[in-house]
Amino acid sequence: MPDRLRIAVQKKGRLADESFTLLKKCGLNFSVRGDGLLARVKNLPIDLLLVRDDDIPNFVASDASDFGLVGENVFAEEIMGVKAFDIKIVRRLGFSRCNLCLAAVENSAIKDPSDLNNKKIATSYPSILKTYLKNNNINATCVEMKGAVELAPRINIADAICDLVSSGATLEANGLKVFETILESEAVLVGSNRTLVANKQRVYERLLSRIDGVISSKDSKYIMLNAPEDQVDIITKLLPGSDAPTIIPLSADNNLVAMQAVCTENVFWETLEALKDKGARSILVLPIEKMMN
Ligand code: PRT
Ligand code: ZN
Repeated sequence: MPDRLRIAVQKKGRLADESFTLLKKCGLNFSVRGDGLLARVKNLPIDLLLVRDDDIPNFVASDASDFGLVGENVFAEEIMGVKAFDIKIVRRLGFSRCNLCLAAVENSAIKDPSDLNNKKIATSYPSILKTYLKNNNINATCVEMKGAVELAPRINIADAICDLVSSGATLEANGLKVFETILESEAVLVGSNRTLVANKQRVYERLLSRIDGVISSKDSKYIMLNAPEDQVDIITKLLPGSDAPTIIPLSADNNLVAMQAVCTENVFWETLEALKDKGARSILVLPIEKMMN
């Protein structure tokens, strides 16, 4: 269907659930069932291509898909490995965060990237690793592994590893310690430089504006409070990431005003305590479900 926008999404795995959640928050109505490769969005001309994450950059580059949701680590590996690959990051999505790190056995002689000269490093990310080594003038050998990279030092396949880390529990369980972060990764929306036909472009623009709305409302909160009129300026400065709040005089008491504001950063208990300290009362913090600027 050439007029339906195609988005490649990981079918199963660490990216899948949050990718589906993001698209559902954007109002896309679809269900993912069984072994199907395609999920049809019922209320918009969009098809989801359900695939393995490693295939997503290639599908976008080769026009099998218009866009894709993928880890920046996989995107970077493809971009650094293939020349003239027509694919770019359109948006950072803020989920599936992890770091691509260099690690070695705790108490080993390798404590710093410069200690890697003439050593072997096991990784599933050979292109990113080789680029890093070249840029840092390190002369090491890259040992490519498809998985279980953390076992490489123990079985003497390599002296160090270059692997993804999120909580760090896997490295710790294998007696390994991070000494350098090569790449900070999160899920990204990727697309190409190809021109879309007009109706696909319209659907894409609607989707992108909804994605922006979901991203900006994620950490945003609506805050409501009452405050003494002479404290308004001080209280405004305390509201995290908010522009000018709405101020409404309270007729019941001339010295009090009601203040309402959208805070685009997290509102912590410490913020509420500081607001209370400056005379704010009846403070309410509400989640924002949708936002469009
Ligand atoms: O089947 P398919 O090919 O689609 O999936 P996959 O098995 O190749 O990938 P998957 O689902 O494991 O990961 C998809 C994406 O999630 C990755 O490309 C990253 O962008 C992101 N991500 C986020 C992670 C992690 N966190 C992560 N922790 N990918 C892998 N890991 C590994 C890590 O390497 C370690 O071995 O999980 C293990 C546990 O991590 P710790 O540090 O929490 O112990
Ligand atoms: Zn994969």
